[in-house]
Amino acid sequence: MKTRLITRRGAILTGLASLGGVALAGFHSKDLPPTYGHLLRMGDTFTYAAHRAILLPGQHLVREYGEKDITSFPAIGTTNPATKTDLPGAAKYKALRDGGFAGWRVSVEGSVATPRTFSIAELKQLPSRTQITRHTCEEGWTAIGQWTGVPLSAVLDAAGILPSARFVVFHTIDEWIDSIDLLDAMHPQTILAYGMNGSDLPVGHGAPLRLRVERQMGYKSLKYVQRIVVNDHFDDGGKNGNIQNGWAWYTGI
Ligand SMILES: Nc1nc2c(c(=O)[nH]1)N[C@H]1C(S)=C(S)[C@@H](COP(=O)(O)O)O[C@H]1N2
Ligand SMILES: [Mo]
Repeated sequence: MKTRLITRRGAILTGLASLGGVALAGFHSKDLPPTYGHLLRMGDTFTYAAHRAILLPGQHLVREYGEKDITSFPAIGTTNPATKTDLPGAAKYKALRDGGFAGWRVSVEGSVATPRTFSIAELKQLPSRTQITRHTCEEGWTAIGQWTGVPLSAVLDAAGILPSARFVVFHTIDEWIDSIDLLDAMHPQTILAYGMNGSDLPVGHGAPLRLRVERQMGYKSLKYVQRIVVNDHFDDGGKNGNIQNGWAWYTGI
């Protein structure tokens, strides 16, 4: 039994490695997310490389739906940072929420010409995009919602993103950290949403600002975005980062 398992695993690995070899031609290892020695994460690398090398020239948009397709939408994970007493930012979040988020700011830092902050009012002065998309959670449910916000590309442009930039890292009020590459960051459907289904973004869904990364699984769409750090190099966010907490970095759909 043991031998068979090893043999099968060996076969799978050989298969992955050779598939990977095809897709990875032309990629440098520094362009790829780390596998952290996880055998299963070789799959991430393959999916990532395949999407980027083979599918990207199309830069496809995900399907957008009509208003009649909007479904009920569960709130998952953190649904109110104000009541998470273990959170250092809980009291501050509550005060900002009680003030209608007028005093709230998101920062844009790192490889930008002008590091700066934006209020929701300032974000609303930038171009806006509204999209009705399907959210896919790793727990096995999907939901369709309408999101209104500013394309992340417009925010990065407003701060003057530098040519050396390659990744964008997001830090949230509930202390999640995750990143996306520039292709997803500049994608037209990647937005910082301040509205949902025609109203202000509710607290349960990430108020006042959440990310929508429509071409990846739902957990990449971070809620309660607080800091946006543009990086020249991959940064896993350390112990608070999603990768070290067991989430795959790239989950294209
Ligand atoms: N900051 C933060 N972002 C988050 C989460 C979270 O708990 N905290 N949960 C993730 C997961 S697993 C999913 S499916 C979606 C859920 O978004 P929703 O609550 O609007 O349905 O947010 C993602 N982003
Ligand atoms: Mo999720």
